[in-house]
Amino acid sequence: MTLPYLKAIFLRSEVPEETIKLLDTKELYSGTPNIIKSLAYLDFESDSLAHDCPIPPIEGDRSLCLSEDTQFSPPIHIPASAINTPWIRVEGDFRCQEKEWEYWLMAQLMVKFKKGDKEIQTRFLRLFRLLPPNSTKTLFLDVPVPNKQYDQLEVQFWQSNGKKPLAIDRLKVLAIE
Ligand SMILES: [Ca+2]
Repeated sequence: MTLPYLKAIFLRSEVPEETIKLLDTKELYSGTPNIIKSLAYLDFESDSLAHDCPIPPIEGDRSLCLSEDTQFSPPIHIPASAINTPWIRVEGDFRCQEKEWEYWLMAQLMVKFKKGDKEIQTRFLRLFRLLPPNSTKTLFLDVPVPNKQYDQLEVQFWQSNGKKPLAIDRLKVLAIE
């Protein structure tokens, strides 16, 4: 458990969904964000990894599909020059059938700021923490833009060796303040 999570749940009987994210990440955006611009939008309609997904598509004919056989999604890269806001929001629609209950096997959304191959700042969210079985849900992760020098933002999904399939669609990377 992270220190921000322990501080957030201290003397609370019910833990809000946003607070649950602090089990993985370190910061939460508070308030209603002002969306400055869309940095990326993917509907995965031409995704060749989607053809044998056991989960029906969320939108259109195809969704990105993580499974035991597909552990990593193709990474999305956004150059530092496109980013001029203090926060980034990565949002998508997610669907599972069975829920993965073991946290170390939960598929992750990873958001990395990198300089070359070096990770300057990495935040992640274990998506199954917030995803009920047999349902589709919109989930997002907000990350602060680091003060350190970086040259690109990388967004990628990792199945974390889990076996429960996960469909992903309408993926957005948003610059917010
Ligand atoms: Ca789609």
